[in-house]
This record gives sequence, structure tokens and C-alpha cells, in this order.
Amino acid sequence: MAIQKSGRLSDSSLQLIRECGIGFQNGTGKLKAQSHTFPMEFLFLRDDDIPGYVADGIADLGIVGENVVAEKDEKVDLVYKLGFSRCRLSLAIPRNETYQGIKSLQGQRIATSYPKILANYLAQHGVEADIHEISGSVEIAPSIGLAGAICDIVSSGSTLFSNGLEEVEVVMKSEAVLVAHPHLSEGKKKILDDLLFRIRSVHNARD
Ligand code: PRT
Ligand code: ZN
Repeated sequence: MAIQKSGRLSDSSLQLIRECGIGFQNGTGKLKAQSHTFPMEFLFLRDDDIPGYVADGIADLGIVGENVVAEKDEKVDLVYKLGFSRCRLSLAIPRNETYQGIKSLQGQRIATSYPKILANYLAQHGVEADIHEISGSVEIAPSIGLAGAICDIVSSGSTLFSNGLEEVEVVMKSEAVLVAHPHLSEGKKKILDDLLFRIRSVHNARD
């Protein structure tokens, strides 16, 4: 199973695995760990690489945000919604500008780290815009004159607020999901079933 090495998915992913009774030694800097209580090995990766590794079968399973699954557009099965790291991918514009619906974005330059999801969304709404891909600090793009709007991940909204931006459209909602390689062996499917049984039990116990 591939999980995020360090970031917003890591703690909740590790906590869920431990609550499932799957124990392993997680030394700092280790990129691989074998469970001593369950037939599973863990790979610690950057979240962006997880869909590709699972599609290629380097990993059989992965925990990653739905936003990254949608953007990477790799062939993976979405097996289970895990309910943590909830956020949304939203369009935002400078707060001092008036917004008159999505057509206001026609002809604009929009900065984002999610060019594929944004392109699909704009096409569905019949809007043509200049999508400018940047890998981080997307929220400063309007104030430095790089773009008229942005499309980025929002959770509390405080980053948008402190950059003088206003959320105008929710492009997609996202949470952490369990993804699987589409063609698992029968043996691995059984292990996945056991894992899913444990995840459901953890979730039921929490409710
Ligand atoms: O290093 P690596 O590539 O593995 O990690 P990363 O830096 O690419 O991702 P990371 O750890 O920041 O996020 C991993 C996943 O967590 C994302 O793909 C989302 O599915 C989910 N997630 C949940 C978030 C947030 N909440 C979030 N708030 N991802 C990013 N943010 C950022 C957002 O980009 C923005 O800059 O937080 C800021 C907004 O937060 P608010 O609370 O101010 O609105
Ligand atoms: Zn990443």
C-alpha cells in the first residue's frame, strides 16, 4: 500500500492503519515498511505519485486525495471513501471584483495546480480561459499580476481570505480515498476484503 510520506494525509492514514490492527515500524526516513501483523507492505511516497504507482501495479493499494486521483487520471479503482482530509477545489477571484457567474471567467488567465480538472470543468460550462499551471503558492498569483483568478484547494478558507480572494465556484469536493490496482490477484483481493472489513469496523466503532 502506498501512503503519503509527509503531508496532510499522513497522520490520518497512519492512524487508520493502526486502528485496523496493522502494525509496523515506521522509522524516520524509511521509505518502506513491512507489517508484522498483516500481510502488507507500506511505501511512503509523495501523494502526486500514488495514482501512477497503483495504476502501474508497483503498489496494489494507495491512500490519496480524490483531487489528485482526478487530476492524474490514471487507471485505478476507487474502492472506499475514507472521510478524512476533506477539502474542495474552488475557483476564486479578487474580493474587490464583482462576480456575475462563471461566464465572468471567459478569456481570463487562471492559475492552478489542477489544469486537467479545471479544463474539464470550464469545458462543461462553455467557458474558454487561459489555464496557467503552477505547482504551489497559487493564491498569490492574482496579487502579483500573474492571473485574474485561481483554482486551488480550500478547506477553512483562511488562505483565500488572507490573500484578498473570494471563493466563487466549487469545482469538486474531495476527501481521502482508498484506491486499488484494477487487476489484483485473487490472493490480493482477499487481503483487500479483509482490510475493508477492518476499515468498516473502525468507522462503525467511531459512529
Ligand atoms: O509532498 P506531497 O506532494 O506528498 O504533498 P502536497 O504538499 O502535494 O499535499 P498536502 O499534504 O498539502 O495535501 C495532501 C492532500 O490533502 C491534498 O491533495 C488534498 O486532498 C488534502 N487537503 C485537505 C488539502 C487541504 N485540506 C488544504 N487545505 N490540501 C491542501 N490544502 C492547502 C491548499 O492548497 C491551500 O494552500 O491549504 C491551503 C488552504 O487551506 P485553508 O484552510 O486556508 O482554506
Ligand atoms: Zn503533492
